[in-house]
Amino acid sequence: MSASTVTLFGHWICPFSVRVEFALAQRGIEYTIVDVPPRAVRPKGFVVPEEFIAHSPKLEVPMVKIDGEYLADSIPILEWLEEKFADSSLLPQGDDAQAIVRDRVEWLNKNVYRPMIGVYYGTDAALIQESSVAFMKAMETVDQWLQTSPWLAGDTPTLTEAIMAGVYTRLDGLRRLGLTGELPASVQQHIERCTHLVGWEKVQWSEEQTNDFVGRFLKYREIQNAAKN
Ligand SMILES: N[C@@H](CCC(=O)N[C@@H](CS)C(=O)NCC(=O)O)C(=O)O
Repeated sequence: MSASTVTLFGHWICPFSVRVEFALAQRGIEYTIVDVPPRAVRPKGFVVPEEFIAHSPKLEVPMVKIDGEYLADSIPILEWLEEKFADSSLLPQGDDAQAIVRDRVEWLNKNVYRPMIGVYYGTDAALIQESSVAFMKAMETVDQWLQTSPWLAGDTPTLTEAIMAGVYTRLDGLRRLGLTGELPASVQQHIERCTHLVGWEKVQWSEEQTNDFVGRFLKYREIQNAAKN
């Protein structure tokens, strides 16, 4: 348990916030959440905290405050948590093993998140399908990693699982928004394994949240497509 005070400025629908909340919960770091909905889902009249405006340079969630210091941007935040809290790391021992985790974090950030976002922000069927194919292609690499270990980068959960938590929470929603193709069995088993982690409990979506996510993006599509015609 930490003596530090940790505050996460984030929102459940943001996959980057999910990464950070998963890491905090998985590591047993106590934290409080200040809910800051991203602009696209911000209720009318929502007052954005001054603190957030002052310290999140791009006005993006997630932002974390630790004992009066602030940092925004999920991957640097995950690293900062590693620096600040020596116990319960999500990095393995040894420089080489840590380098693999960091490489895979970056790889997932690029090769899984880009097509994932392409699926839910997609407004035309061909582009959604293209994103879907790219997403499943990335899963082939993930499948290879999982052939040699139960977790994405070794024998224990690491920062790579935090990155994928942001994907796994919305997988049912992605299906409903046009993600096609079958996940490799190893990935399905990895998802199942992740759902037993303590961090998962804090970030998993209810059916209502999935419906909210899907509904918002269907509406977004409708508006964008109406504007095109
Ligand atoms: N690179 C950032 C991306 C964060 C990001 O894109 N956050 C979105 C929400 S998911 C956001 O806050 N956008 C500003 C807004 O929509 O108000 C990270 O990894 O933390």
